[in-house]
Amino acid sequence: MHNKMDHAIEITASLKRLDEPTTKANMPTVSAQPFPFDLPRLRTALVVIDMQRDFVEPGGFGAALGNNVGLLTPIIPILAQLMAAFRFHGLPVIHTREGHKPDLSDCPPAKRNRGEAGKSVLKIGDQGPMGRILIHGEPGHQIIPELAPLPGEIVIDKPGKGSFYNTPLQDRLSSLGITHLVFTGVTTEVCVQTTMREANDRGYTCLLVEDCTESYFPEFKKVTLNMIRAQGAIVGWTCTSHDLITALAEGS
Ligand code: TIU
Repeated sequence: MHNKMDHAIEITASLKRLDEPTTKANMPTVSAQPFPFDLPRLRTALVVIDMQRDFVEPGGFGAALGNNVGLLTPIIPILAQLMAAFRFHGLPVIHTREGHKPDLSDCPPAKRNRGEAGKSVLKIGDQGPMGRILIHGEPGHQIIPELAPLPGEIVIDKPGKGSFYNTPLQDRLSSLGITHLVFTGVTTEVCVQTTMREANDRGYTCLLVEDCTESYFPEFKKVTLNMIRAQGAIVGWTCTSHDLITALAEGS
């Protein structure tokens, strides 16, 4: 997916972007909560978290934990539209995947041995209908075809719930000159929220797209959105995909 030449091209392209000053014309304002969000288009990337078969399709990790994976699927076409808008405007789309090496050397027992007694059928590394659960290279580990990365887009493989822990994400964002992150994906209160908190502590300004993230627990999604934007955007802002796409079009 990524080699040294791609990385060199990416850095050259980002240096060109960094040459351009941020002006009112390339800083659209998104209608957001708890208050409007200024989006510097030359410094912003879309992060699509863990839209993998293992979370979205029956027989994967999400289902093995006892969840109804059908709850996540309504965001797929909306997220596809948002990704198309970012690509249309030439803004980076970054994908993440949760998963582990086949020998499980990056999966601590504290993670593998989780699951509700009586509900959890398969554990990480066990053989399921989409291959070994949450293991690199297995069918279940792949991003769903509807949201597949385009050639050259960054794909971050992460062993944890957060996207920064033990990954090259921060280096990749630095080389692109990114300061603002727009978050989408699953699940809202687990990998998305963990990543947003990691990003917030690292100094990124964060926006979560309400209709492009979902949880197996609707009430957890609702309270996560509230927690993030409480106290004057303590972790970040939230907005709808419609308001974000509108702002991107106005600022171009
Ligand atoms: N279980 C659950 O809600 N989520 C995860 O384990 N991973 C992600 O959120 N990607």
